[in-house]
Amino acid sequence: MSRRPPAPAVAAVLVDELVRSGMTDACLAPGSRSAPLAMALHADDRVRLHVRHDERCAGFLALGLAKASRRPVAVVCTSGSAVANLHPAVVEADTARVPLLLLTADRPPELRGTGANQTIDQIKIFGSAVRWFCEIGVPEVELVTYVRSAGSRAVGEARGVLGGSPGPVHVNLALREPLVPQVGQDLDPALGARPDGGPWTATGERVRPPAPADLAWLAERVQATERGVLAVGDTDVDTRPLIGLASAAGWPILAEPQSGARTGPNAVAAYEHMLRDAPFAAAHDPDLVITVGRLGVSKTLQAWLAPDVPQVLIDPDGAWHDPGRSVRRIITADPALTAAGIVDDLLERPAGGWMASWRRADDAVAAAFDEVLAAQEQPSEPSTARDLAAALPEGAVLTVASSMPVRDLAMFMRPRQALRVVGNRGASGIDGFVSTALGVAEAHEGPAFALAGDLSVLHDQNGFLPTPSGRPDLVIVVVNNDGGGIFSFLPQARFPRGYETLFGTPHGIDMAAFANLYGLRHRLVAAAADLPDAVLRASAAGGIHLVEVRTDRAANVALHRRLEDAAARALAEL
Ligand SMILES: Cc1ncc(C[n+]2csc(CCOP(=O)(O)OP(=O)(O)O)c2C)c(N)n1
Ligand SMILES: [Mg+2]
Repeated sequence: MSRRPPAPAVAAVLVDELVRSGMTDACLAPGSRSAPLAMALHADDRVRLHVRHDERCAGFLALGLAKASRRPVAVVCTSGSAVANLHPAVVEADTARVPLLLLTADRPPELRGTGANQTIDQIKIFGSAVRWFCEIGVPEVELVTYVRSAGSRAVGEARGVLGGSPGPVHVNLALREPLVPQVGQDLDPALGARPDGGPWTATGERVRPPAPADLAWLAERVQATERGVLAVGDTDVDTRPLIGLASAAGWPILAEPQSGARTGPNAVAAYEHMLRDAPFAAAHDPDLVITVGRLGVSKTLQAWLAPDVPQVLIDPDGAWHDPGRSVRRIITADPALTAAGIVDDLLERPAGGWMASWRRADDAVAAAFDEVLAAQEQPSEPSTARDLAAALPEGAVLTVASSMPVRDLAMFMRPRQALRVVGNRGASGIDGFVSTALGVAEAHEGPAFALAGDLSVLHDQNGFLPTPSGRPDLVIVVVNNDGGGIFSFLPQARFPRGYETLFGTPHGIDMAAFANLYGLRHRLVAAAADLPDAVLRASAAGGIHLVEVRTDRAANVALHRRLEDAAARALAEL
């Protein structure tokens, strides 16, 4: 009997099952052991395949795709250290609850622990960061039902519809040679599949309605609380009902830029500076704070939410996001359904002074910022964040990097409509940024932009490497302060000895030459007023653009201090 290699046949079945279960995109880094998966993905017209040279980039590309599309995305790599290179993206996907399907090729059991080439221990290599680990074993065609069941389960576990939260799932495949089909062998991806075209096991939708008792309790508290606040951090929930609730209750919304809640008249943008101002903070002591999503960008906000401030956290998975140990009640439910469930019964509150006082202060601080920033012709880090967020067209997406870009956006982005802001705030790494932004750009329907520091861009420069599977259009605004600007705000900045070597870490890279190397278009913006036009023109032209803004780290600290002083003066004059 001529032996038909089972690895290619089973790989085709697994890919078919993942597609039936809702996977549309897969990212791949080349390798030999993973050849059955690579060839199966490539042969399947229903899969959009994105190939990257570097596994770390492939992982973050998948992360960006999954974030923007809200669908599980597969990542495929070969055995050995290739697998370990997925770990940074897995960590982010875990902490930010992003569905990733990690399909790692491995050596079969007889080659493990023998010194066989490119063989490491891949069993549970991602530890507690994955929602589910499956050692699928050596493929056998007779086991297609098992493979289909595991495939549909992997998608269900990654989507968080089986009782857990969304996140990464690891399926390790022990692939035994031969890894490619016999010449002329027909693979049947539909082998053993459900005849209706559906998945082996359908896993339903992720609906987490609030318990009636929680709803009644919250409705009563919100109704009774004039001095309430809605704080929204990193989350992917539908924030419209939350905004509706804040509006009906007459509460300010303190929303991180990527929360989806920095919109409408109740959104307060300058809360960082308002809460840093001791008289303002003391006068605006809240009686109740509802928190949704993880708050991580503003230390000031976190410090303000002390244990003596009554706080309720609403989270679909009951995640214990409470670093300050201050939350008094966790409501495990979809925040959108919870808000929608109480808003209709809320009796309109007569317009009091609470919301008006926050609004007045926010407007005054914004005007003070504008005045300070208008005095400087060159672009600064604050003006770049403010102006970029304001200039982007409706329907655009903005991927923002950690470090100062997300903080400047948090401090200076005015509330606005129809801009989706995305950032890797799960683990707040500066790694994988280019790939994440490209993944977001690929999946987002609408123009794509990014805002990043120079080190975030350089850290993931392999993300720019062209491959035959192509690159999406993206305009990246790079704030180039020649190193890590955030450290200038931290206590180590008071120790000049070794500071540049240890923290500032200047590199002197010429961004135009860098762009040229990777086939990107480059433009240096020398006047703040030119930024909106430069960015919109670049977007209209298509391709990948680096729009560079050069700043100076020391001058940036001084400017931030002037802005803080201006905010304090504006608040004192109210
Ligand atoms: C993977 C990873 N390594 C290191 C850090 C620590 N870190 C935080 S900010 C930063 C510097 C970032 O520099 P850049 O992207 O240029 O932004 P800037 O601080 O200049 O605004 C570093 C190294 C991190 N967050 N993630
Ligand atoms: Mg920098």
